[in-house]
Amino acid sequence: MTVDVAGAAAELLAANSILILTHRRPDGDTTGCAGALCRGLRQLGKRAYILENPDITKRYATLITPCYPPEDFNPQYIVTTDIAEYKLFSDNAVQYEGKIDLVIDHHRSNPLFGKKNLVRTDAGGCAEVIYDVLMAMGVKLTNEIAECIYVGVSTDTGCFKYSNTTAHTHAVAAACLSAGIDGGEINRALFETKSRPRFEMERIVFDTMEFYEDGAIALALLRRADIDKTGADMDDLDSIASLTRQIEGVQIGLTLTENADGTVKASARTTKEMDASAICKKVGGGGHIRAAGASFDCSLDEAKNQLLAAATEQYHANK
Ligand SMILES: [Mn+2]
Repeated sequence: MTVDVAGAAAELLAANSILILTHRRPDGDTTGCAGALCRGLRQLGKRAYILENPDITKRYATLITPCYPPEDFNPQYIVTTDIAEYKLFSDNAVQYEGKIDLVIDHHRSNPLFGKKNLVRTDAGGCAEVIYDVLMAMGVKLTNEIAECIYVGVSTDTGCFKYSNTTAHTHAVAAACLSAGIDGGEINRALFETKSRPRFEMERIVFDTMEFYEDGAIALALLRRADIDKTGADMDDLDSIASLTRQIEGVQIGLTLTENADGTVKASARTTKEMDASAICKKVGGGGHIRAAGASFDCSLDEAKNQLLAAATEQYHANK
């Protein structure tokens, strides 16, 4: 069943002992959402915790790790934030499949797997939806909550650059700045400063980039051996997929990353002419219209062939 912001707020106001789930390979949005929601619910006097995320990296750790539950916590109400589907549940979250009380998300491909679902596909970051829910519940936007929301919104919109950035995105960011956070400092840390391993990763993207269809399709291959040489961690790989789309003329940017477990992660980023989620759907994935993904259980080269075929087909259907 679908609910609106008021409906989600009413659900949460009636709930207690709430557990919040974040997605696999957590980004700024899922952790910002969970961090803000958990702190907001506590402000209202509720027991709320965030399930441990085994993939959490140091960049986003402070948003969620202070909210991890004690061992004896027995959740009565389960909420997911920014999770598009069960496949994105961490191993320790699989036990909650089929038991999600409320889904709060912004992915088009979300199959509405909760008992109640608030999925707003017009939101640049899911954190924008969380903000609206918190306000509807009468939560005061503290500095700490505002920082969580701002990180979610700014990371999912590429620092307010992507086409998913709306007037509402800026309004939410403005409210966060009014709450006293240092937006400039957060943005510098998240978007300007790059680690040396990150720089080496970018070098690999540019070195391996191949062009097809007269430069309309770009494809970068991140081999595990190369990634390991750079010493890059997950933070260093964050939004690396958007680099392919920076080249003039590229309408479809594809990045294939060989994971440590042998699976392959595919990312598609498109300009306004092309639909990234349609491309990824052809190979069993999904996502947003300009940013989507899929995963493969085959070799990197086989994954490359399949993804490239899907992208080429989509390109010819739309050009
Ligand atoms: Mn998101």
